[in-house]
Amino acid sequence: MIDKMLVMGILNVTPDSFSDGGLFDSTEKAIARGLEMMAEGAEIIDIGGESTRPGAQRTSQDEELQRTIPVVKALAESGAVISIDTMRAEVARAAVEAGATYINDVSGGIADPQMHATAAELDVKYILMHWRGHSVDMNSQAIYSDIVADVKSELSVQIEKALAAGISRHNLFIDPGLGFAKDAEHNWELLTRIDEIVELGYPVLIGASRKRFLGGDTPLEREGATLDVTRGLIGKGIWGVRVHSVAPHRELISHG
Ligand code: PMM
Repeated sequence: MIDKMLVMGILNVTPDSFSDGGLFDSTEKAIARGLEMMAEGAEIIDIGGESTRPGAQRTSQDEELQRTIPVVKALAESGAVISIDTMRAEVARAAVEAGATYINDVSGGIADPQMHATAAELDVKYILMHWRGHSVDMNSQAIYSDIVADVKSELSVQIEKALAAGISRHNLFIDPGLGFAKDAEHNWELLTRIDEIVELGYPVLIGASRKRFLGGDTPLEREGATLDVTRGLIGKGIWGVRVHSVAPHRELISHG
């Protein structure tokens, strides 16, 4: 049983990110924010260059590389543990060459057929999230007979593919993908029955931070609800939480 969740700090290097409003869209600002999150106690910094908010259009691979790689390199050189939030095998490869040690693939290997083989070859940690389709139309795919059972079985299919491609069991992490092709009720049900996802036997990451299902009109208004979700996950065997506000989460997890 994992009783101390780690904190993964979110660093979206996207001008259209719903949660930071493009505040950290320049390389320098992103690096500064990454250093700040390290100082606040984030165990991992998750760097992403493509927005995945519902309805978002895709970012080109070149743009994604330009946004993320300089930030990955600078923060890795500063000693941070870096995760690259990408669905593209070539971006993952470039990020690992620049110092990333985790690949956070929100598509779980579905978006890029080369991803599992690339992660296996690079021999880095691979976070496999539940996903049904790209952001532009994912809301129409939020149809389940039993959300938890369905997510579990779809995750299992991707886990088997990842293992078959050569990803080591000890490098595999899973995530139910809150907000991805799921409505509010689905997300809450997943959180309530999270033990069933933990039962799959892989470390579980949860990304609820400031998502719409938490209510409130603006991302900042969802901060209190984000902390409530994290509080509710303590003691449930969760490996980590992916959050925007590192310091309050670090404090909550360490001292309650
Ligand atoms: N959510 C977002 C992006 N990447 N990665 C993982 N593993 N889990 C998530 O829930 C997740 C993710 C979208 O949220 P953001 O725009 O706030 O980064």
